[in-house]
Amino acid sequence: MMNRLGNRLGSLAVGASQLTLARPVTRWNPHRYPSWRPSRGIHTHLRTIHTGRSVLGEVPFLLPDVGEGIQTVQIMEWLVKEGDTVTMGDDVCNVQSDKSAVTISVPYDGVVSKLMYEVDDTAVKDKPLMIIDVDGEEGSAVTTPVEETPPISTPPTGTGKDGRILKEDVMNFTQVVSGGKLLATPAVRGMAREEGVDLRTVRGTGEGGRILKEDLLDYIAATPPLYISKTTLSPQPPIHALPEDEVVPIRGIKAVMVRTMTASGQIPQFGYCDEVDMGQLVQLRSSLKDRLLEKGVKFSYMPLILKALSLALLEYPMLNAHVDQECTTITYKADHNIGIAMDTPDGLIVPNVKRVQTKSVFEIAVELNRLQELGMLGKLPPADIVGGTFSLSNIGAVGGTYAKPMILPPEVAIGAFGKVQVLPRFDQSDDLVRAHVMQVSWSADHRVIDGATIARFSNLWKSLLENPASMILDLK
Ligand code: CO6
Repeated sequence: MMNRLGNRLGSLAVGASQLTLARPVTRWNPHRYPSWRPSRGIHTHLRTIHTGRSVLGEVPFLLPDVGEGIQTVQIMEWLVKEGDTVTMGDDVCNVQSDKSAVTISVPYDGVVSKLMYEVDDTAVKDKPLMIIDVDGEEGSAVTTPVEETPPISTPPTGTGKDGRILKEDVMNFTQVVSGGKLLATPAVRGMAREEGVDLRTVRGTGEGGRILKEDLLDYIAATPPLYISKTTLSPQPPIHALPEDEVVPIRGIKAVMVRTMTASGQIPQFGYCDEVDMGQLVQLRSSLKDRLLEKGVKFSYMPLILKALSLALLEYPMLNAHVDQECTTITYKADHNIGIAMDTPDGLIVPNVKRVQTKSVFEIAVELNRLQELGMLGKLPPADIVGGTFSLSNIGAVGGTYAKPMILPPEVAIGAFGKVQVLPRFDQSDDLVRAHVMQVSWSADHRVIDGATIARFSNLWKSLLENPASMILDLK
């Protein structure tokens, strides 16, 4: 794990001593995240239009809304070529926006007659991405992309407490694909893609031959010799000396990092470092860890670190703020949406735990588990990635002590902490003790934050971590 993290971080590092964070980067396929998702207007909805006459023939497939107000994306990779036959739901290209990497799927069955862009071109929302010669029968209905305001479509039934939608509900949620073709949920399609299974070879036992998650799992279990999971393949690049110089375009995640960190570099930032005695917190965590594990929740230092951060931010709202590009206004953010630098198979991304100020330590742990799990599956939706108000990087999960993190604009501060190490220290009686020490490095926007503010804030956060019992008074 550490090697893999190291490799990935190595490939993302901008400078040996600098920490950099790419702004939200994830892989998002709209079909994986059905349109019931409540709060964001990010999904293009497909509406079936009955024209009452033949609408066969060449139909432009317009670049759908990839969300977050994004108007243009860069074409990273075509997954089809002209002349290919496509089925509704097939992935046709990977695009990259400033906020995320997105896989686009087609809403029609047909033959690709023209690709409107080359790789690296900038594609424009609502303009033709490709032309598809649409299959169908005279008088049949054609699904035409029409933008609508979500959420309109039927949500999955929540089986959790008070009807809450659980992960399983989403996995079982069935979106019927019209046209009597292959029927499967976006989740099942996504899983099949992940696992390299051609769904046409799977027998569906659901209504109308719909392929259920169980069908796919049974298929995978029944065909071990033929089935090789992509994740088990995950080849490591061979280590070899280059025979000659190689010029490689900077694309995708790295291109996003170029833009984000170039913007960050425009911000005058100062650093402030300290070390925290984590002795009591190490004990507290170890006394709670197993009990939470019994409930299926992994409990690391992070939930306590986040809670302490949020409590400190309550006293220093100036640090939980956004500034506009010209730095003429500052917006004190009501919610503490704490971003966590996270290593995922898609690269380094920074999902955030929303409204930490309202959450118990247990709830934060559950949420972190969820984000980590989705991150590892490459399934973090933009909703989990946007809206951060303060960021943290647990560089200590990989190694090291001090760092120099760079702010993710429009945020005004970021913290990175190193590994918890057992080191000799003097206690208050001047006795040499074995201490659990963790270093922290803050960076703040010096246009709006001064050193004393960060120092006081850091002192408060540190005191909460050094005396975790003191947090109890403020816990909700
Ligand atoms: N010290 C000591 N032990 C640690 C630490 C530190 N800092 N961090 C994690 N751990 C321990 C943790 O307590 C777990 O212990 P056990 O339960 O006893 O096994 C174990 O390591 C694994 O923890 P895990 O990493 O799974 O969970 P955690 O909640 O601590 O971290 C995470 C979650 C999302 C931060 C982590 O999974 C991850 O992705 N870490 C990589 C972070 C990363 O890539 N940061 C970017 C650094 S580079 O900042 C950077 C700006 C850019 C370039």
